[in-house]
Amino acid sequence: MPTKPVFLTQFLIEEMREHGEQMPDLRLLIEVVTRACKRISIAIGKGALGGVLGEAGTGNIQGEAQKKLDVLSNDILMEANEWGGHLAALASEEMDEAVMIPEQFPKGGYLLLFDPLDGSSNIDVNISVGTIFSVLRAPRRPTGPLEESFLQAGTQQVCAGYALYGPSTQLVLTIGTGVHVFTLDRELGSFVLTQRDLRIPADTQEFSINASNARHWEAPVKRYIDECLAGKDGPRGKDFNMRWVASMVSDVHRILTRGGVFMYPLDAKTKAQGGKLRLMYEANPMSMLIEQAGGAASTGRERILAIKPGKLHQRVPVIMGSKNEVERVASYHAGG
Ligand code: P6P
Repeated sequence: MPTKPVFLTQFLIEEMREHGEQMPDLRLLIEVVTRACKRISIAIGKGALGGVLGEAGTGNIQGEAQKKLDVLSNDILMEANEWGGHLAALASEEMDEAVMIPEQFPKGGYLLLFDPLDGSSNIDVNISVGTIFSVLRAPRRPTGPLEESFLQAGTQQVCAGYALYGPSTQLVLTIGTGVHVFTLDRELGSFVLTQRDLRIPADTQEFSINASNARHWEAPVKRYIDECLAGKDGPRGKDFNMRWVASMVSDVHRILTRGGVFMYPLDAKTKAQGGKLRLMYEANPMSMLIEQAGGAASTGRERILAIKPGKLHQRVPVIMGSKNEVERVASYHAGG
């Protein structure tokens, strides 16, 4: 007898009830964001037939040329979230500044941050991309610049997740009670629970880094990678595999699913800007998911979730995944 499917709404109601706190506005926020992700999945799935590939002819604050789908995904998420009354404000990788919910709509108690289409350089070559999102509580009465309301450490997140637009579209989500995976049933148009409580193995034999940057790496990172490359005859005593999709959502999803370590470390090329990946809407949500699944997430020198942000689009070095591997890299940074 096939088991009865558990859809996202039922999961959220039961998970919040089990953990003693119904948060209807948070549930509404998650449902609205995931509905937007379904729309993004449909647009991506059309590919060249949808007229949405290629450059938008515009740039963003990151200094990156925007793809048409970057802009479309951002617009979809903005429109979906403005009327519900669950948010006070939103911030996006694709927008220079955070924005308040428009005057004509009610305000809620949450802040939403997102990278609407992570890894979008892969879009035109038909490789998986994703949407990353993070939820914070809005300060009671935001005083001063709106941006300051967002500058909370990653430990303050109440929810983090991503949608992965791959062979199937999956939603990976945490509200602080473990990491759970939903797969989009395209006929029903609903996310169905397909895995509860993902756990990352503490050890691994797979690392993920852009090896073309090797000449720029700091010594501790070079030592770690060289030891992996030395294989079973080297100090690690085992062979390692390497994967690099150049889409953080895809690489981190593989690591959440089968272990591994993802590295975009500080190096001579990224030192001036503090790293490549963004803290508020890439590193923090991914770090919450990784820690909730029993892994670790560090800059190499400190726990990512403990960082007190100084700027909305701040960048950080990222080393995350299997706990023992992340701790090994951190020990090399500490001179171990
Ligand atoms: P590189 C995509 O642009 C991204 O922000 C992450 O998704 C990805 O892990 C990384 O940058 C890829 O960087 O230098 O390999 O292109």
